[in-house]
Amino acid sequence: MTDNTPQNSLTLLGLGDMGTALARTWLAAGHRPTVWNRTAAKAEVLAAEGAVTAASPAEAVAANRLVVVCLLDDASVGSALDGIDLTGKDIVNLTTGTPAEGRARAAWAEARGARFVDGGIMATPTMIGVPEAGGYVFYSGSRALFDTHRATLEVPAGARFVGEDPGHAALHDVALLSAMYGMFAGVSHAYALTEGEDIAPEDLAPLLSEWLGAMGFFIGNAAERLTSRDFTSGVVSNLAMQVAGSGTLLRTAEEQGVSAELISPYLELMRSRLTADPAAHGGEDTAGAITLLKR
Ligand code: FVH
Repeated sequence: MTDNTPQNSLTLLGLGDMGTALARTWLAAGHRPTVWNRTAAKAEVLAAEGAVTAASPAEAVAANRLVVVCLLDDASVGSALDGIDLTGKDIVNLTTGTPAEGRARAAWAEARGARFVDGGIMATPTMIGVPEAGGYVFYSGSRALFDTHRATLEVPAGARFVGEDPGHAALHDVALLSAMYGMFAGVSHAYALTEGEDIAPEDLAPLLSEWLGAMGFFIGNAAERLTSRDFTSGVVSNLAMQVAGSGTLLRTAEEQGVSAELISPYLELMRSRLTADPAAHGGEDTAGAITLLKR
């Protein structure tokens, strides 16, 4: 049964892969979203499933107080909402962007009389509406907006509010994605090293998963060291040893005919930390190298 009380009604701009997945979970939960998409055919598919279609972004925005935006990038958000009356609207922007774009978009919306929350989706479209998949969305910006619409926002995926700075949802999103790409880089290098040898990727896969899981302790350990600025107490694998060992990694890449481009930046960062002051940093945990990154 549809529930289109003002509390549960919403507009959704953008019906790409992610927007369509969002719309379907709201429909399945009994909402009747008003949807708009630049390419109208995608909206018509959802109309057949129960959504209300709008002929323009202005018509869609006018239909409801809560307006969820899930477009390609910040520029497409600007072009879709350009010139539309946003007075009294609650805008939740799930379009991926930078922290600065989130802050600028919040100021832009507030100057037009709207409340604004930015979001960073930590899920693929197939994880939307599947709570056991573990996907969720970071939100930041207007706490009042978030509290008003929390129940609706939690329909597609879990909601994690990370503060009133509208740039912080994007910052959390990008921090986690950046860590993910670091892991992808290391795993890619490992597969390249073993390719062509009598080591099947399927045999290496569980070993990689197990090892990366065991090494996950670095995350919490580095957090504690960054907070305390103590990079030397209780170190079990010191920087001098790790830099010496990194030569083995580079020579092995050479022997296997594999480019070291994915791992050498991190090895070089450790080396820079050590060579700046071997006596001071040789006994440190590698977390000390993080301090070199901030420009
Ligand atoms: N899909 C994913 O795995 C990731 C998961 C994490 C979050 N991202 C972000 O979500 C935003 C939308 O992603 P998407 O997967 O829906 O992307 P597309 O399928 O490529 O759909 C893009 C939609 O944006 C519309 N669009 C593009 N340019 C404009 C424009 N200038 N004016 C108005 N609309 C525009 C596009 O319309 P159309 O091509 O169908 O006409 C789609 O509705 C995104 O920020 C991800 O980074 C997804």
